[in-house]
This record gives sequence, structure tokens and C-alpha cells, in this order.
Amino acid sequence: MTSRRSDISAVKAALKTQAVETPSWAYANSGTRFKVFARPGVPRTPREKLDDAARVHAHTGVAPTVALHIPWDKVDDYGALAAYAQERGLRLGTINANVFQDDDYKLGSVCHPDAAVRRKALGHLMECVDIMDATGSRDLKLWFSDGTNYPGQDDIRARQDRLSEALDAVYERLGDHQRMLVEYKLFEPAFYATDVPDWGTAYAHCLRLGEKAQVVVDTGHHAPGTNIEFIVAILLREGKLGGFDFNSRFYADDDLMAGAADPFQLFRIMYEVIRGGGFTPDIAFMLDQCHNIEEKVPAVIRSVMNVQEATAKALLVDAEALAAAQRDGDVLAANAALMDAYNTDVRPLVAEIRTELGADADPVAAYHESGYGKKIVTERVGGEQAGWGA
Ligand code: LRH
Ligand code: MN
Ligand code: MN
Repeated sequence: MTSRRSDISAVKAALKTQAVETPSWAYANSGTRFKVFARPGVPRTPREKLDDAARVHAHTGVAPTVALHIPWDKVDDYGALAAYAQERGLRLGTINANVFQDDDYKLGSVCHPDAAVRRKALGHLMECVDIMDATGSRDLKLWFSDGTNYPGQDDIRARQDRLSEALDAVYERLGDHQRMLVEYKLFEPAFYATDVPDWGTAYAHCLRLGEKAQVVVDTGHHAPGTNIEFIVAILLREGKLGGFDFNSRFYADDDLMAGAADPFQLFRIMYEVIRGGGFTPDIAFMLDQCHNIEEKVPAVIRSVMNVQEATAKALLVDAEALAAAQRDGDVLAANAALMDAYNTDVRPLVAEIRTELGADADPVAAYHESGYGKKIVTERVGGEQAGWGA
């Protein structure tokens, strides 16, 4: 591990440029298909979600943007919502489309066998680009729940043709500085054949579409044991990595706090990001989490800190020592170079950075001391809490 002063200051400078985007839905109620546990104080409106996100940014200093999910965050005036965000030191980030919750989408959205349903789904995607125009957002994130449950249910190839047609239309609609991020997921809700199940399928579509189409890696969307950092390395190498949906999983798409289940994996991913020159604003570092039983704002804070700590460790890898060991075929030394960085306690370093950024050395403690959690419980009474699907 490196400990030279100049290296440490470069690591600190790099970390100060990091931005982790928090998802509006992480502040809302969510649950499993068995139960959603409502929590007092949870936001009722997109503005209240932004209020919570502003606390995360104030305490961590590195969470300046918030992703919206439409229609969960539907408002009449997106320009006004963007202004509201700005007043709180935030910007609106990625617009997430939702073509998975209407009854019409039982057999799919843009891949549906019925052209009328496909038209409706495409209309929503276009509406999302209109919203991006109003919010100034760069990225449209597309995840399709489309797929089939039984062999023979629909034609696998025809569904890909329908998907291409929709993606082409959205791509055409994008402005010069806008991008589409195509998200893949192995399974769920479709159990036999998902239409975008893996990075290869997403990549093939993005490659055909052009440079404004990029693949997004949701860390919870792979089979157990998948080497996600390998996927990251390949996508970066091909110039096709658009960003991440960070979260943790033990079993399937668990959407737990980033860095909670497997901090070592998060470190390995961040190492490949840095190694591949992906530590730039071109890669969107987003969270995609649902806090079912835990307090939401501190859970988001913890996740941001986990991403930051994994990044700090990845930045601390002694690249020269690692390259030399690799050149020499010294397997153990090469592995040790990575492990030394991973095993470094970076908490004092990131605390220092936060203080220098005007945030808090211990964001979770600062949040609890601020009384904000108690305040929202007292103030947010009446009305309907935002929640999974609302
Ligand atoms: C799908 C997904 C996708 C959705 C989000 C709520 O599992 O990861 O990103 O938009 O969850
Ligand atoms: Mn996701
Ligand atoms: Mn997911």
C-alpha cells in the first residue's frame, strides 16, 4: 500500500470529485411482496423526498443529485421541482422510466405482443425524455420487466425485434447531451426468459444504437457468484459503461444497502472502474435501494459512505507495485497489493475529506444529532406516504 504524502493528496482530491446519486424511492416506504412496513416521517411528496436527499448531501458532501422514478415522482411542473432541488443544493439526476406497474403490462411493455400496449409503453418513455428536457437531466434509465414465464409463451426473437424498435425510437428522440442507460436483470418478474437478462443483450442493443446508449450495471441483477468486476472491465474497455445501480444482495435482487453484503466486491468493482479510467462524471454512480425495515435517511447515508470507502480503498492500490508483481508473475505479491489497499482503514481519511468539504466527519452521528429524523416524524402527519408503487 502506498503511503506517500503526494499519493494521499491525489487520493483525497479524487475522492472529493466523487458524486453518488441517491434514488428518490429509497426515501419512501418499500417492502417485499409479503408486507410493506410504513414508517412514520416518510415523505409524502417528491419535494419531501428531496428534503431528505438534501440531508444526505449535507452530511456526506458527495450526494448532490437525486434520481427520479416516473410516475412515482410525477409532478405538474418539473422545472419547478428542479428549482426546488437547486434551492436545497441538489440537482435532479437520472430519470427512471416505469413500464412495469400497469395492468396493461402483464405480458410485457415494449416487447408486448399487442402493438397498442407497445405504443403506450413507448409513449411513457418519450414522456420521460420530455421530463429530462424540463429537469436538465442527462440520463434516461431503462429497465424492462419484459419477459415470459413459460417456454412457447411468446416468440423470443420477435420480442427482441419489438424491443429494438422501441429503443430506436427513444434513441432518435434524445437530445445531443442526453443518454439512455439500458439496465439488464437476470430474472424477476419474468421467470423463464427475460428480454434483457444480461450485459451481453444490453450491450448488443447499445452497440447497434450508438454512443448515446450505454449499459448500466445494477449490482443486484446477476446470478450468485457472477464476477461483476469482470463485466465492468469489459464494458469500460468497450466504452459502453454508463453507470451503476449500487445495492447489495445475498440472494436475488435484494436491494439492500450498497456495500453491506459484500464490501470486498464493491472494492473490486471500484478498482476496475479506476483501472479502466471510469472514475469520471461520464459514469453515473447511483444507488438503487429499498429500505424495508431500517430508517431510510441514515441507510442512504451509510450506503453513500460505503461507496466512498470502497472507492478510497481502490484509489489506494499501489498501481506500480501491482503492475510489477503482475509482470514478474508474482501471484502472491500481486494479490497482496490489492489486499493491502482493501484492508486499509480509510475511515479517518474519508472523515477528513468530508470535513474539508464542509460536511460531517461522522455523517450518521451528525444526522441523529441534527434532530431531523424526529422533526419529520412530527411534521409529516396526514396525507399519503410515498411508497413502492405510489
Ligand atoms: C429493477 C430495478 C430498476 C427499477 C428499480 C426500481 O429491479 O433495479 O432499476 O427502476 O429496480
Ligand atoms: Mn436498478
Ligand atoms: Mn433491481
